[in-house]
Amino acid sequence: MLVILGISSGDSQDQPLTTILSASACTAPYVELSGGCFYFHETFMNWHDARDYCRGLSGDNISVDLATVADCDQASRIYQHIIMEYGALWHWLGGSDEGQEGNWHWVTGDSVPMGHPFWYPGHPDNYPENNCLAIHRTTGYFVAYGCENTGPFVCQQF
Ligand SMILES: [Ca+2]
Repeated sequence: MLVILGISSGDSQDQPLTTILSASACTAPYVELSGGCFYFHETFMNWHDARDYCRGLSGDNISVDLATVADCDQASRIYQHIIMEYGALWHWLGGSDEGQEGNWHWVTGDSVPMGHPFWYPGHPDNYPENNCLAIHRTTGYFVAYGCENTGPFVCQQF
């Protein structure tokens, strides 16, 4: 089902013509969760290799990167999907503080929200080598892990 929220037909300098939300807009292997299209990739890679892999899935009109999380509901849906499909395995998401210690950003450039209810208590921790963001295996909270660790990961279409 497609839901077209707004259509305008003004001059060429207008905002994008359509904003489309869809419950089934994601084509396999992407799954729709809270309006985003996510691809759960179960081959273990370190964070940078995982990011390269996701970006390699980009096409002419689709940009793919490691996944970001829009809000609590989406974080919860992503975690529930992992538990249901793959069991309690942590997964890389597209957040890091490699650019500046303690300054967490998504791959999109947006800031990662800090504290409760997103992060595991005590995370991100004070270990400067833990620069990459994963979703915790048994709680679904964000955790900061060393980027060289290998694990499954989540890509997203943008
Ligand atoms: Ca860090």
